[in-house]
Amino acid sequence: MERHWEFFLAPYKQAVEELKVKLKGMRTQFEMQGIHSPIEFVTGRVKPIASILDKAQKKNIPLDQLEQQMQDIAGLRMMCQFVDDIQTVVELLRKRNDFTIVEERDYITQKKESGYRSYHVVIRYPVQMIYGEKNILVEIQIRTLAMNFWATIEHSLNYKYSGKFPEDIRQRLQRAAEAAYLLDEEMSKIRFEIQEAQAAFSRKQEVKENE
Ligand code: 0O2
Repeated sequence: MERHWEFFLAPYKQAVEELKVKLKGMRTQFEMQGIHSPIEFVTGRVKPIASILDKAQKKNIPLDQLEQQMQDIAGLRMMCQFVDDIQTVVELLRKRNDFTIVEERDYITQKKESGYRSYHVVIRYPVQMIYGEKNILVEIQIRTLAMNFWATIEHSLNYKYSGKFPEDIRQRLQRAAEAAYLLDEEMSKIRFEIQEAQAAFSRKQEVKENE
């Protein structure tokens, strides 16, 4: 990797690693108390250089403005079991004092034309570098497992077709997005039963481990 990119991306890498630990820590705290965690799992990545250059070109972002204008060079994803968990997670993020929220985008009540659903929170995160503090933008995407399944599949197809889907595939993806939405709705309706079963299962595991 070119030295210039290595230096530019260093605080982003640092931020992703730190935030993965912090956000996963939230899940651990729920587990410790034996209550349903609104967070199922957390992933994070730094955008590959080729994707940064691609997006900069598409959105007309000058390369010396990346820091200010590209919000998802550092990206975290928080997956939830239920749609209602998403708001719980957003509220937990709003209460934190290790970063500030600069923007929220609700693609759940207002899904994208593609069928994409997720809740995006953009934060300003201070990274401690050896030459001082650096504030960078980080995008946190919060979504259900069903929303994540759809987005992952659509993203790989998008790559294959460079965003220009044949009509039948576009329609199928729209239908799949609706099916994912229905799945979330159905799961929400039996949420209580699911959680009871999960709690009983983890109690059983605990007993086994202590035997
Ligand atoms: P990658 O590979 O995930 O990093 P824009 O690019 O204009 O749509 P903007 O203003 O940068 O969006 O921010 P926005 O809308 O919050 O979304 C950016 C990211 O959200 C995308 O990053 C995706 O991760 C995700 N996303 C948004 N729309 C879609 C969609 O229709 N399908 C899927 N699968 N993901 C979506 P990148 O840079 O596109 O890609």
